[in-house]
Amino acid sequence: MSRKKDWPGVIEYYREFLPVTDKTPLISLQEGNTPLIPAENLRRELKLTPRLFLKYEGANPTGSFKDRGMTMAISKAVEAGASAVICASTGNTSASAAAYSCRAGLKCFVLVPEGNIALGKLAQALVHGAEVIQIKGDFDVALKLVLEIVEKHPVVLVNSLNPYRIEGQKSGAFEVVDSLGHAPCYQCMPVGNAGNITAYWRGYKEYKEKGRSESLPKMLGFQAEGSAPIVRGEVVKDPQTLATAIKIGNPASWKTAEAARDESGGLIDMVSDARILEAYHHLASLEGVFVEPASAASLAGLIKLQQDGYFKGEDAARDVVLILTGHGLKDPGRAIEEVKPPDAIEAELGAVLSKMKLE
Ligand code: AN7
Repeated sequence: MSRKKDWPGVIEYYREFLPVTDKTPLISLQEGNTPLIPAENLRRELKLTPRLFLKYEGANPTGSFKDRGMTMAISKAVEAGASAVICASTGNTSASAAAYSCRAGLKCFVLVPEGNIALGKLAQALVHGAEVIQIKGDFDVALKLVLEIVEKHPVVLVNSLNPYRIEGQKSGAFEVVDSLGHAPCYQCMPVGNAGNITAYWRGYKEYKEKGRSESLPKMLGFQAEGSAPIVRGEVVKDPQTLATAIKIGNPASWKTAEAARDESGGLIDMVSDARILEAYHHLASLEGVFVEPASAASLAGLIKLQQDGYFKGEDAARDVVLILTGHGLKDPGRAIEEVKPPDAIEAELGAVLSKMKLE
């Protein structure tokens, strides 16, 4: 059994796999070591054949998987003598960058698409003291602007185009193998800017090369239907989805996502917003796991593939790991819209018992 109490964070724990030296200052919030939760209720209720595990990345310090990459990117920025960092973000990257930057004493600039960032994420970036710049444009425009800025100014890019982000994020794959004792047969995950699928695939390959696992999973990535450039094979000009985290029309790591798909024998498919919401409710009500909508794309995709008869033969009963990338509290607006909060009643025993249908 791992003992959370002693967990040092992903850089220290996986040091031999990461580009750090004794001189690298470690900026960590003890990220990683997230739970791998068996999901028997989902399996039974939805008649899913594979054995299901939920990698709950919402349990990271800022509530998303971004912390794995951010501990690396910020540590290396400090090592290089940086004084400021910048990212474009649909929300989670900015929340994570803001938290790690304030810990490191770095100035943090974030460009976010106005009206398309979940409230929890915006609150995090602001509370951690980042300079939040809302632009009247989408994520793809924000990233383009950021890339122009870092070319001419002494500000370090901490989007996943920063190679240290991918290095840190591959620790998610290491943990899945360490928890299961082997690589899963399949891994389902949402795909937005495509850094995470790139990172997981690299992680699984490196672990196998180093003899820590004997096999590789098939990588199954899912985009939202209205925001599915990789599936459609072309940039999406005006991406649409309620899963704002993956509302991205021109992913930065497009090519490496395709490589992960093809080398692993997996696929990248798309799921509708309706299916995403359905999966969001299943995770919350059947397993007690609250995720943000983008993360529910993992389960929505699995359900779709199961219905399409994708899982065949012996593989149909093997392990599937769903990467649940962000916490449900990130997007309280969506949650409240989904479940109508109750009206207040009189503060009186009879009224409460009546409400409970216990009179
Ligand atoms: C919850 O924060 O792009 O395919 O700027 O927040 O690696 O981009 C977030 C992406 C999935 C997609 N799930 O991961 C950002 C940002 C959640 C996310 C993704 C994101 P990538």
